[in-house]
Amino acid sequence: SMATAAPIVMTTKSFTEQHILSALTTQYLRKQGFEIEPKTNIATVIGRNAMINKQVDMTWEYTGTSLIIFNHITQRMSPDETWQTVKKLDAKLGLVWLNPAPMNNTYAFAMSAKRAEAEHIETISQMVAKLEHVRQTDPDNNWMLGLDLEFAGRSDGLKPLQKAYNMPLDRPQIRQMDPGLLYNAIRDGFVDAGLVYTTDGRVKGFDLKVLKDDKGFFPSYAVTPVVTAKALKDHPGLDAALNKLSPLITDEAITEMNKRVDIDHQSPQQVARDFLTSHNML
Ligand code: PBE
Repeated sequence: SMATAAPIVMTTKSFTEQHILSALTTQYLRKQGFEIEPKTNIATVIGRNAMINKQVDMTWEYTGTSLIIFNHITQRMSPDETWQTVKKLDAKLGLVWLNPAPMNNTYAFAMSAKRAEAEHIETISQMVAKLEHVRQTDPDNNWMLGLDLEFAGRSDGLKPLQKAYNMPLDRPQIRQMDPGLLYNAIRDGFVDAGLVYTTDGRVKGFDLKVLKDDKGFFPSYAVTPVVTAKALKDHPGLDAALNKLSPLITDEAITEMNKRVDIDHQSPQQVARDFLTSHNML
């Protein structure tokens, strides 16, 4: 009889896109005959350590996240070079980067479109100039920036961004919250501007204006299945299955799926099922 390998343990992070990727992977791999055990709501660094310690077999990580946070490379490079670089460096830890999805879920700052237009703000530099101006001329109305829970501590996050944009910012001007709450907070004016993920369906759905990263601060963030070399050996065909899934995750496809969950209130499981069915994969 055939020896059965332990189930594939997969972590994903705590925002809608990652819940959808978890559902897509779980449903598709089960259909392909793999046993998979998804674990959701795992913070970036916790998930990374679990991969390195081989407590976890696979995850969906963003290329720029590994480049800057895990591998400390801040040099600017093309999306393909970014993937090639993390693939090469992470291989030394027994982590295999499969084919990246043709998408870029980058961080951005956003404002309500109406307000951005009224205040003539189109770029992060213009936002920084504005908040500096307010800070100096009307300190009681200091701008409030909304951030998610990871950005302030990340090496592709707040501190280096402040340096790149010459943005002095005192602690009381920041409000940190669950990433899923930021879109409402920006739309409803609880914050003046906030951090968004560009493939989130609420950027368009809530009529938010994404400010241009005019200094080219952010790298490219293509989501990619990352699997331990051991799991690939234990589960023949796993790489081929994941490489069939990742090319379907375009900016357009994932933004639409994100929208269905966050605006139309469908479950990630339902959205994943519809997507896989439409591609004849279930
Ligand atoms: N993000 C946006 C990435 C980085 C850019 C939140 C999708 C992440 O590491 O989760």
